[in-house]
Amino acid sequence: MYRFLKVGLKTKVIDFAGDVGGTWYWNHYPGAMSDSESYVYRFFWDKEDLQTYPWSHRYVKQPEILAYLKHVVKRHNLRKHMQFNTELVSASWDEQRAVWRVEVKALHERQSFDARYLVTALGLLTSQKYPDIPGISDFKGIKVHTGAWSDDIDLRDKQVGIIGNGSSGVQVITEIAGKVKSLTSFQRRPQYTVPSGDGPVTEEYRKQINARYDEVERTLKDSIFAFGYKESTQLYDSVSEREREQIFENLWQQGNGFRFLTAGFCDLLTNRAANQGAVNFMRKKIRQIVKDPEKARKLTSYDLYANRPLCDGGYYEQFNRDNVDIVDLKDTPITGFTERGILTSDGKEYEFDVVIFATGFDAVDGSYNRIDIRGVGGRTLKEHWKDGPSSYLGLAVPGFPNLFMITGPLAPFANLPPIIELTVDFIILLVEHAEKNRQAGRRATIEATTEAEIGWKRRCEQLVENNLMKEAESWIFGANIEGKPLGVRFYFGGFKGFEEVLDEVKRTRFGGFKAIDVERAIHSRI
Ligand code: NA7
Repeated sequence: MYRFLKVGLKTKVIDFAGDVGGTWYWNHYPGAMSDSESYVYRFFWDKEDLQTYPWSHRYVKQPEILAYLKHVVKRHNLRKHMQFNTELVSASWDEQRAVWRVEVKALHERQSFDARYLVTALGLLTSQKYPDIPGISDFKGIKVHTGAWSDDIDLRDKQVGIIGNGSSGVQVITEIAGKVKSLTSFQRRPQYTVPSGDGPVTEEYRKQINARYDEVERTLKDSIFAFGYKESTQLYDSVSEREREQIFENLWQQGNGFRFLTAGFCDLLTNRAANQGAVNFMRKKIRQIVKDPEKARKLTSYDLYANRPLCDGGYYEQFNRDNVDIVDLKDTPITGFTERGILTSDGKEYEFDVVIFATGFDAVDGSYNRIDIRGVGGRTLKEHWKDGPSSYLGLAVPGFPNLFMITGPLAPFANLPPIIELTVDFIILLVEHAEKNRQAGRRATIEATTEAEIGWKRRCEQLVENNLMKEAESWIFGANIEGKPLGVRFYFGGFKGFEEVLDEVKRTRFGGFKAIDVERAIHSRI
C-alpha cells in the first residue's frame, strides 16, 4: 500500500480480518512465533525504523509481530486506506474498460468497485484445514483451529487434546504443556524439530545488529532462504564422521531449523546419506531427551528430513511431564468424536475440555480457490489451475491482466518479509510502467505470456527434481489436501536466484510479459 500511494495511485486495502496483521491476526494461538530471527523478520524499506524499532527476543512472538505491524501502519498513516471485516467475494476483468470489477462483502452488505490494478496478498496459509472425523459436531467441549484462535479460550487446568504436530502443533504443545491439566497429542507422523535457541536479547546485541544492517542485508541477499546467516557450501561427504557429529552438535546448540538444515552442509536435501546423517543425529537427541522409551519411540521419525524444518523451545522435553501423553495414530487411529472427546480404534475414549486442531491449511493456491476470480473471457483462476497452480514469477498469470500476486504459487520459498519486499518492488515497477503508458494514451495492461508461465513452471519443477523435499508429503507440494493436484508450489532457486531472474526480466524489457513499450520505465530504474 505504502508503495502504491507513493506512486500517486488511489489505493485501498480490504481484509477479511478485523484488523491489521494478516497471518499474525489469525494465528495467535499460544506459542505462535516466527522462526526467522527477529532482526530479519521485519521490513528493510524503512531504514530508520529498521534501526530504531526494538525487539525483545531472538525470535519475535505473535503479539510482538502484531504490535510491530500496527506500528508500521501508524507510522506511515496507512489505516485510513484500509477496510477490515471485508471479504473479497469476486473479481472479474472488464476487458473493455480494462479494470477489475471487485465485489466485496462488508459485514452483511455487498459493495463493489473498480480497480485498475488488483494486488492479492492473500497469504500462503489462510484456508484452515479441519480433519474429516466422524461425529466431530457431537463433541460438547471447545474445538479450535490454530489458524482461527479465539482469545477467550483459557487452557489453564483443562484437559486438552491436540491433533497435528507440524509447526503450529509443536509450538502449541511446547507452550501449554506446563499450564494445562493434561495434554494428549494425537500424532499421525512424528516430525523432526531442533531447538530454536530463543531467549531475550540485550540492548548491546541490538545495537550491534543495528550498526551492521547493511552487512545483514548483503548476507540475506546472497542466500537461498534469506534468514540472515551464511549458508554452507560444504558437502557432507567432504568431512569425517567425527567432524559431522561436531557440526550437527554446534548447530543444535545454536538453534534454528533452517540453520540446522543449511548452515552445516549444503546437501542435506540432495544427498540421501547426508540426510540420513542428520536424522540419525536427531533420533539420538530424542532418545537422550525423552525419558520414557515408549514415548521416545512414538516421537521418533523414520522419514527423511525433508519437510519444512521446524524448531522449538523444548518440544521433546514436554513429553517428560506426567500430564503429557502421545497417541500414535498409526497404532490406534481416531475412529470418531464423542460428546466427551475422542475415540481411538482400540476402543479407548479420551475425555477433553478442549480439542485443538493444528491440522494445517489448504495452502498457497488454497487461499485463491475460494474466491471467484475471472480473467479474460470470464475464465476463472480455479479453471486455469485445475491441473495445479502456475504463474510467471509467482506474481502474474496469463489471462489475468493487471492482477499481481504477492507470494502467489511458484513464488520463492524463503523468509517472507524480504521476498515480499522484492516482489512488491517489481510489481511497482510494472505498475509505474503501465501508468506511464496510460498517461501517454497507450495500453496500460500488464499480462504474462503463456510461454513465460510454462517456462517458469518448468524451471520450478527442474529446481526440485533431485530435491528430497519432493518425497515428503507436505503442503509445499499440495500433498496434505486430498484430491489436490500434486506439484511444486514454490520456486526453490532462492532469494538470490530470484533477484537475478527479476534483474534479467528487467534487462530484457520485461521478457515474459506481453509486448509492452517499456523503454522509459526500464531506463529510469535499472
Ligand atoms: P502442517 O505443517 O501442515 O501440519 C499439520 C499437522 O496436522 C501435521 O502433523 C499433520 O500430520 C496433521 N494432520 C493433518 N490432518 C490430520 C488428520 N486428519 N489426522 C491427524 N493429523 C492430521 O500445518 P502447520 O499449521 O503446523 O504449519 C503450516 C505452516 O505454517 C508451517 O510450515 C509454517 O510455514 C507456518 P501429517 O504430518 O500430515 O501426517
